[in-house]
Amino acid sequence: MGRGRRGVGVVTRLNGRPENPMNRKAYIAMGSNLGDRRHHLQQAAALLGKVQGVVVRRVSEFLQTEPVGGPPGQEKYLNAAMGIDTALAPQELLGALHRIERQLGRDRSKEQRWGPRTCDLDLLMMEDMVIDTAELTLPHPRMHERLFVLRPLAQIAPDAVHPVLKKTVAELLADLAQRHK
Ligand code: A4P
Ligand code: MG
Repeated sequence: MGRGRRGVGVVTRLNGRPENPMNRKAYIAMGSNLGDRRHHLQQAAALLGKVQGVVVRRVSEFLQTEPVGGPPGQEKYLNAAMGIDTALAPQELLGALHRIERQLGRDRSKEQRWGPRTCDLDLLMMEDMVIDTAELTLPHPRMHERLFVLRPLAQIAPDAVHPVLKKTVAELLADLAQRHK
């Protein structure tokens, strides 16, 4: 073990290995199909970067996509993905994402399922965590079925491994693209 790794800002895992508090990697999907879509995604990334315990490392291109599901006649989406380093627990991060959605004008009480929204922020994966509670499912249960999620995610994290399906993001995208041919 290198010298200095137990210095300030380093906590110790149960197995005794030192852990940098910011060393959890997480991936987030962003989508908007209401109002100024580009501004909503830019703001979402900027606001998340201001959350204590979050560093935004990568943001994909903003890709225009056809709406999947939901009511007919919806506008097209802009979708993107972000890669972050974080010290937050997954539930804390989800809370921060919900706060940002509200700041960007999202009001779930007025929405239909998969209907138009100013900003949807989904937590896709966090390290190799697998969680299934009423508030949070990790990895996101539909991420591997969504081209609008996998295409931008593959730009920033092609080698990230889905901890349940045991495939990389690039492999999931290739499988799904094949099925959509
Ligand atoms: N929740 C549980 N797990 C998670 C997680 N990993 N990340 C809970 C985020 N939220 C999670 O979320 C509903 C509830 O899921 C929350 O209370 C949260 O605690 P929501 O954001 O209100 O609902 P949603 O986004 O409509 O549902 P979901 O499940 O995220 O839907 P999808 O599958 O993401 O579909 N078409 C295009 N082209 N682009 C899109 O971005 N998005 C959807 C939403 C449909 N069609 C789309 C797009
Ligand atoms: Mg969502």
